[in-house]
Amino acid sequence: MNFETLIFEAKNHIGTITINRPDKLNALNLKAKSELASLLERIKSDPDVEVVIMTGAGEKAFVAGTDIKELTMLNGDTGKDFAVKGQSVFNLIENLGKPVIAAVNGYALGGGCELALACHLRVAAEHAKFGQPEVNLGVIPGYGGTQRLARLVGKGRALEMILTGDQIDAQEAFRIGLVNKVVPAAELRSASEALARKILSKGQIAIRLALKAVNMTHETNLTDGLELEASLFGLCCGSEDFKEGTAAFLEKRKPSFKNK
Ligand code: CO8
Repeated sequence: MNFETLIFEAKNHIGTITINRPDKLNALNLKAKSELASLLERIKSDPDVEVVIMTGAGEKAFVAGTDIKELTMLNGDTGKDFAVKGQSVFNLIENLGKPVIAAVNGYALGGGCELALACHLRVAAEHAKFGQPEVNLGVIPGYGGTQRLARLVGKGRALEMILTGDQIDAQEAFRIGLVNKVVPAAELRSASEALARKILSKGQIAIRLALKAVNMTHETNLTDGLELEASLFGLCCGSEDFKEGTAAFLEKRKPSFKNK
């Protein structure tokens, strides 16, 4: 699969997606969103890719937002559809069924911050900057930012970012729980891959069912969520990985998961 706006590499069960428009700070244009959707559909059914890393080309930006040039073409009749289509791409990430780690290598603004939010885990380079500057353009976040940011960092902090449009640095993003880890820029790739490898070393059935259960946290009430958790726990108990994981612990050895 050849892309105009993305680079995709897969190695040792880790797929790396790089948004590749560095001259525009990797701003997401329509082409990038459509290519991303096709690639994610392919990854979803590719058994060779178990964990995905999402990053941006160059050292300056992860993604500096949706492409503002394309935004200018929107009006009161077309804006909603534009947002819905963008949201559907980001939903593909959240519901990929495989962990997606954002390796945030610089500006993550507007749609770029929302892209990182749609990923399951976020590792940031020290120079990364996060922000939802949409109000500066007279709009609100439209790719899930009003929902996912508030769910991740709480309503008060999300509103502060969304209402002021201010950027925060990586340490502040870590402090408020927006990112999982901050590392020197030179170590971003290796730290993200180390996290991916750690996840890969576990039984992938349990990883996928854990993702599914935690993804439902904000979709359901506690009673239904616990019911779902119990059902998925039961599924895990029927797997060979469960037998192997528990046996390995009792035999004081490392488990060798077959993902079955
Ligand atoms: N869209 C299009 N082009 C961009 C974008 C962008 N979001 N960001 C940067 N670029 C382009 C610049 O225009 C410039 O292009 P050129 O060289 O052709 O002039 C190039 O990238 C380099 O950028 P700068 O020269 O501006 O670089 P600086 O280092 O001076 O500044 C900044 C870096 C601070 C990141 C600056 O580029 C900036 O402020 N960018 C815009 C950030 C922003 O506002 N992002 C949010 C956009 S809105 C959004 O993402 C969500 C909209 C709502 C969702 C839609 C649902 C309807």
